[in-house]
Amino acid sequence: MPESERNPLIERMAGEGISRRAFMKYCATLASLMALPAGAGRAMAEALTRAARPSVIWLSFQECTGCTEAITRSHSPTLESLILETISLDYHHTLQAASGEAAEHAREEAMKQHFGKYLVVVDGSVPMKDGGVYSTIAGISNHDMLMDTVKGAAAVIAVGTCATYGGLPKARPNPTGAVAISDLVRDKPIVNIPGCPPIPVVMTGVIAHYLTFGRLPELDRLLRPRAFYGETIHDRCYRRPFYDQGKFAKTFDDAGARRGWCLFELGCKGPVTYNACASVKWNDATSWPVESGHGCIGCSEPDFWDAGGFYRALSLPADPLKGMAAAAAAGVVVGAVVSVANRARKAEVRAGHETATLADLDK
Ligand code: FSX
Repeated sequence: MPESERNPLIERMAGEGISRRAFMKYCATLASLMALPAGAGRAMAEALTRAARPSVIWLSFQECTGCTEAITRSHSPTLESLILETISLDYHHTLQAASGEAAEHAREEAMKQHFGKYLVVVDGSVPMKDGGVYSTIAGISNHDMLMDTVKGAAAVIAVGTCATYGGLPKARPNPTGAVAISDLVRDKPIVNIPGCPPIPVVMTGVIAHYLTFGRLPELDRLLRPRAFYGETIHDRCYRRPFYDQGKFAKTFDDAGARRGWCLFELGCKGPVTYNACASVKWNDATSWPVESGHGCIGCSEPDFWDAGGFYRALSLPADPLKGMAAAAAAGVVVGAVVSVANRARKAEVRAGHETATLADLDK
């Protein structure tokens, strides 16, 4: 078959024993998760199996490689990891075979050949202190490589909490002066996909949306795709009925915990964390942290390392509800107050005034 007609995705699917039916189902699920109109799943399937493969340059700065691990899940290739087959991944530190000058040459060539059309995916934060000496690649500071690479980009996808908000490298005392990608890139369409790491299907969903429609999905004020970050973990949590009944586990191994009671008092940040873990889950929808018995740590919220206090129960917002909070010793009254507070915050978000964050509410 001529090279121009080869489709790596179809070939890889055949090699992995993934049927066309399973692929179509995956695309339909993806479209439905993103609240796209009927027919979008088929359009996605057609776009992903097209011969043309858009160029993607993936830059990794101050991070732990968890984001790439999450999307590839190399021990068990999945349809999500196969989305990487639909793009021409011309530069990716962890996945590319080339190294040294050849790797940098590949990045420069991709930029030259696809100027104005390529996507830039970035994970990791950018150190700004002391001239950016704390992280360099091929002798180039992260800042200079980012700004040089995004010049010809059609859009930028920041994946992981490090790239979207600064993440762990930015945690106090932020020794490298770490900043987020959106602090530096101001003149390109940019989408934030926070999470430490982000949910794989959210990353691939955004890429698939771009490949299908030629644009980024609808975003909120923090530049997150609304479809995946429109609701809190708490909104969709299967333990929510216990929260509403005021049934809270007091320790991780007490009788309540064993019955699946709410983990709010053990520090769960679900009520102030916007992400899709509760509905999408992890590892092929096997489970997710709260289902495994651990509260949400709010890893997709700005400044969660500093603001969260992983095992400290959320306090209530400083507003008229505060008085009620003081009076509410525990149980259903606390639950009701937080619910009301969150509804008020959500109303503000809907009105376009503000997006609630962990830092906002955990005061
Ligand atoms: Fe950060 Fe990602 Fe957490 Fe790690 O690339 S969001 S530390 S999972 O790896 O950037």
